[in-house]
Amino acid sequence: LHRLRALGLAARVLDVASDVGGAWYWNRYPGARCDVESVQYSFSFSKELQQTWSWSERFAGQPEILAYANHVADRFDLRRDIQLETRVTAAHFDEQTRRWTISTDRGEQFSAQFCVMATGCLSTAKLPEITGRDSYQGATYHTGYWPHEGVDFTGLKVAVIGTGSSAIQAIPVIAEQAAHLTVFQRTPNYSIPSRNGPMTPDYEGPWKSDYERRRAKARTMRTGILYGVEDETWGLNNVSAMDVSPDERQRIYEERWTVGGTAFMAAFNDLITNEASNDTAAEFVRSKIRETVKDPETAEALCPHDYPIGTKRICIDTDYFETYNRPNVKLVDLRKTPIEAITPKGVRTTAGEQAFDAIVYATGFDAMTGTLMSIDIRGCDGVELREKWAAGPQTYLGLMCAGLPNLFMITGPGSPSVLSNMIVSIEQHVDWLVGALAHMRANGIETIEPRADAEVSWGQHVNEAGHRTLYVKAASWYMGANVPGKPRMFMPYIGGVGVYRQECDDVAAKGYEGFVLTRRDERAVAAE
Ligand code: NA7
Repeated sequence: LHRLRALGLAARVLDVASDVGGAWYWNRYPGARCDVESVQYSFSFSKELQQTWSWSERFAGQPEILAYANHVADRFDLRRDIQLETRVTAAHFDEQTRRWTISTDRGEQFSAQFCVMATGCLSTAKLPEITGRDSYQGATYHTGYWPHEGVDFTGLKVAVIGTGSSAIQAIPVIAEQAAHLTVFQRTPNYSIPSRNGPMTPDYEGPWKSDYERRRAKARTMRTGILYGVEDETWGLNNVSAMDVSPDERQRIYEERWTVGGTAFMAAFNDLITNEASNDTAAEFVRSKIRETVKDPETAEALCPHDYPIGTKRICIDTDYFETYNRPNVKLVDLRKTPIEAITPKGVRTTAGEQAFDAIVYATGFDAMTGTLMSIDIRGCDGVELREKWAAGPQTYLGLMCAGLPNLFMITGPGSPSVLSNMIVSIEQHVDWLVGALAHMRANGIETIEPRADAEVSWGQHVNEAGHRTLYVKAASWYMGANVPGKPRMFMPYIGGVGVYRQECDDVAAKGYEGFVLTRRDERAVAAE
C-alpha cells in the first residue's frame, strides 16, 4: 500500500481480520515466536523505521511482532486505505473493460485495474479429518486461530494433536500451565534450540549501524538470512559434510547447536542435496534428543527417522525436548497406537480412550495454495484458478499466472517464499511489482500477463530444482502432502533468494521477457 501510493495509485487493502498483522494477527498460541531473528525479520524499506524500532529479544514473540505491524500501519498512515473484517470471495476479470471486479462477503464490489493477492502462504488453517471430531464436548483450539483473550489451561487436562513448528513452540508453555498434557504425535520433527534471549546493545548496535550492508548481503543469500556477520562461512559453510573428518563434522554441528537457530542447516553446503551428508546432521540431532530426554522409549519415539532433516521445515524451539522430562507430560506415538476417533470426552486410540478438558489442534495449514483456491478467481477465456491449479499450482516466477492479467501474487508458489525469510521475499516481490507497474504507466501499457510457454518453462525449472534436492522425499506441506487429495508437488522454488532475485531482475531488464504487455491502443486495434 505504501509503495503503490508512492507511485500515485489509489489502492485499497481488504483483509478478513479485525486488525493488521496477517500471520501474527491469527497465530497467538502460547509460545508463538518467529524463527528468523528479528533484526532480520523486519522491514528494510525505511531507514527511519529500522533505526527507531527496537526489538526486546533475539527472536521476537508474537505480541511484539504484532505491535510492530501496528506501528508500521500507523507510522505510514496505512489504515485509512485498509478495510478490515472483509473476506474476498471472488475476483473476476472483465475482458471488455480490462479490469478486475473484486467481490466480498459484505456484498460489495470493487473495480480495479490491478489486483495483488497478498494472501499469505499459511493462512488457511487445517483441522484434521478425524472421525467424531465435532462430537467432542470440551474446548477446542487451533493454533492458527487462537482466541484473542488467551486461554488459561491452569488445572486442566490438555491434549495437543500435532508436532510441527506451532506445537513445538506451544507445548513447553502449555506444559507449564496445565495439570497434565498429552501430546499426540504422528511424525516426529527435527528441532534446534533457538537460544533466544534478550536483545543487548552489543548485538543491536552493530546491526543498526551496519544495516544497509547487512540487508544487502542477506538479499543475496539462499534463504535471505545472514548467518554470522563476521565469519562469511557461517552464511553457508561451502564444504560438503563428507569432505571433513568425523571429528571436525561433530565440532561444527556442536558449534551451531550451541549458537542455535536455523544456521544449523547451513553447516555444510550439501545437507539438502546429499543423503549421506544429511544423515550425519540428522544423526547428530537424534543424539541430542537421546541425550536430553530421560525416558529412552519417549526419546526414541521423538527421533525422526523416515525423512531427511530440513525437508520438513526445521523447527526452532525453547526447551521442547526437555519438556518431555516433566512428570505432567506424556507422548503418545500415533504410529504405534493410531487415533481411531475423537469422542465426546476426548481421544480414542487403538490403546483406549483418554478424557481431556481441552484439545489443541496444532495441525497446520492448507499451505501456499489453500487461500487462493478458496477465492473464485476467473481471468480471460474462461481461465479459472481452481481449475488451472487442479493438478498443482502453475505460475510464472511465482508472481503471475497466464490467463490472469494484472493479477499479482506476493510470495506465491513457484517463488522462494516459505523457504526464505518471508520479509525479504515480500519486499523483493513488492519491489518487482512496483517496478512493473511503473514501467507499464510510463509506456502506456494496460495489461501484463505471462505467456503460457514461459509459465510452463518456469514450472519445469521449479520442479527440476526441487528434484535436485532431498525435499521431495518428505511428506511435507511443501509437497501438499498434509491435505488429503491435494496434488503432490514441491511448490516453492529452491533456487535460492539471491539467484531468484537475479532471475526476476533479468526478466524485467529484458523488457519483461516471457510476459505479454498490451497497450491500450493495441487493444483497440486488436478489437477492430
Ligand atoms: P505443520 O508443520 O503442518 O504441522 C502440523 C502437525 O500436525 C504435524 O505434526 C502433522 O503430522 C500433525 N497432524 C496433521 N494432521 C494430523 C492428524 N490427522 N493426526 C495427527 N497429527 C496430525 O503446521 P504448523 O502450524 O506446526 O507449522 C506450519 C508452519 O508455520 C511452520 O512450518 C512455520 O513456517 C510456521 P504429520 O507431520 O503430517 O504426520
